[in-house]
Amino acid sequence: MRRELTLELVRVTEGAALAASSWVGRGDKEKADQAAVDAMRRLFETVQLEGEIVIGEGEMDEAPMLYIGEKVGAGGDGSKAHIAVDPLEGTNLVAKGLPGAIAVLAVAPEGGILRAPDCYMDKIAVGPAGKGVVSLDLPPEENVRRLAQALGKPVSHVTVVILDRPRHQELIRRVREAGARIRLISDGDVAPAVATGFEESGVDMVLGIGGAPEGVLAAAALACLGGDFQGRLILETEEEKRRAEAMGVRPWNKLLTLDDLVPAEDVIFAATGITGGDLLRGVRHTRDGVWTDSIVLRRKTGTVRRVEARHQLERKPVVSQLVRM
Ligand code: VTB
Repeated sequence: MRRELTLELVRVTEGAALAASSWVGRGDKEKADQAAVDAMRRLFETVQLEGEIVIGEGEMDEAPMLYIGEKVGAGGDGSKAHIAVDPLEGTNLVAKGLPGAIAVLAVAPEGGILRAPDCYMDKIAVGPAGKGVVSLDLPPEENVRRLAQALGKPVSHVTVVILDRPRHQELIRRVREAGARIRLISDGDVAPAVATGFEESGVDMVLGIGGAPEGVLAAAALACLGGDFQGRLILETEEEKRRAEAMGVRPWNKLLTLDDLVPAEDVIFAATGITGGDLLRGVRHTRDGVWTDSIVLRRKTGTVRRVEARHQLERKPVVSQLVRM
């Protein structure tokens, strides 16, 4: 993939974040999501690639835009790409004005991103120190102990992020008993998973059950950052299990490694903060303009870019149309 794509793609997550930011704290998660989806869809028209959405807003019949199978991009250089998007990861966070909402996408050559079904996934995410050290197949106590050792710090300094849900009661109890700290979050497990790839973020590991499509996005980021991510689909009915196997997860309950989730050696990942969090600052409106904070990662070279941008919306006709002032 062309390396210039990194800069083109960060404009797409910036646009989605700017559009969603108009809805921060307004108590309307649907409108916030719609604004981010519209903006992302529109901005993809400015990117020179022939893309197909493989992880998006849902199946064609349930999502009008950025649905699975939708073709996006301005075409141009003939490079066909598969794309995973979450224009607004953390819709509740935006509606309530809480930290940690991001706009996020990953792009890889065709076949480079697993088409994960829209179901739950049991997940483990760690930064580079934890690669080859932790496993979804190990008990959480053991993962915490091993990670502490790899990071060269006591277990009591290890911070694990877990979604605050009744289904995690037992997991929370066991991680606490092991001596680690837990940061409970109400929503949005992608940003903390990506944050494990930055040791100074203070997030060491993410554990627990969240969305499978979002798991693939987190895996794409950790592939670029040299960290690790493993997942296992959680499916109930025989029909769901058959579908997952038809999509390429065979057997449906196998441990999905980072390379199963993101087989591509060339992956570009971009994310922009909507509300400020451990990973990224949120969108800020100042007298000088509107500020965004983004990261763009590339697996092939391992380059990590932080992009702080100041936008003069009155001079940006495409974006300003999408942003509710
Ligand atoms: C959400 C969301 C997460 O998983 O909680 C969801 O906040 C699934 O959990 O970021 P619930 O159905 O219990 O809300 C994510 O979307 C992504 O993994």
